[in-house]
Amino acid sequence: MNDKEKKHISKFLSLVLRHQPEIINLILDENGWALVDELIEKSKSEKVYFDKLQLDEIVFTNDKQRFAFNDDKSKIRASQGHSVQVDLLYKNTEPPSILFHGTTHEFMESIKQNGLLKMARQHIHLSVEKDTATKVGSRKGKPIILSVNALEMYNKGYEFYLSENKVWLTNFVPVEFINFNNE
Ligand code: HQG
Repeated sequence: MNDKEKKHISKFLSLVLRHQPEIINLILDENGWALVDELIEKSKSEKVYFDKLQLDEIVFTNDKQRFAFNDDKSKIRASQGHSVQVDLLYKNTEPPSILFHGTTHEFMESIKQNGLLKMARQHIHLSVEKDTATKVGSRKGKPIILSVNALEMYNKGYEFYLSENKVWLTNFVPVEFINFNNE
């Protein structure tokens, strides 16, 4: 597989493991796991072909470590980013004092009014590194980086989770915890 093929399959895996398993009739269990054999077999219906060895390579070389296997590698899931209702059993975890969120101008008026909302996904995505937030924001236009007083929120009872691939997640960020100075 060359990089282009790997990226194509990785995007397809994000689609079926996070958002639309039904397009290949894939079953995700309540914790987001799909059976590897079933995934390989059912992906063929969308003309996406890979075997176990290739899946291994895609998972382990993925730039953001988006996917993870269970212990015996019979199951696979996305480590975060879902819009389908699954419970990855994240634990409430104390975050660093500041976390960043990358967004774009288009959303600013609404964010200033309503805070950060999870929109179509199950969580809001935050990062320790400003650079990561810049990349996330750039996907949608000229990036705007917001900083969030995460530890203060946590100390006031808001929950934070750290995904296996080190993305910080939360459910809602009220306006009072967002620093708009970076705008
Ligand atoms: C915005 C990628 C209006 C929010 C990335 C964001 C990330 C609001 C968009 C991951 C809002 C949702 C997630 C409000 C938030 N009004 N817009 N009140 N509150 N928004 O794609 O964070 O490569 O669901 O700012 O790297 O952009 O796929 O979230 O712009 O980690 O692995 O609503 O997706 O990871 O967009 O990206 P998204 P995101 P992968």
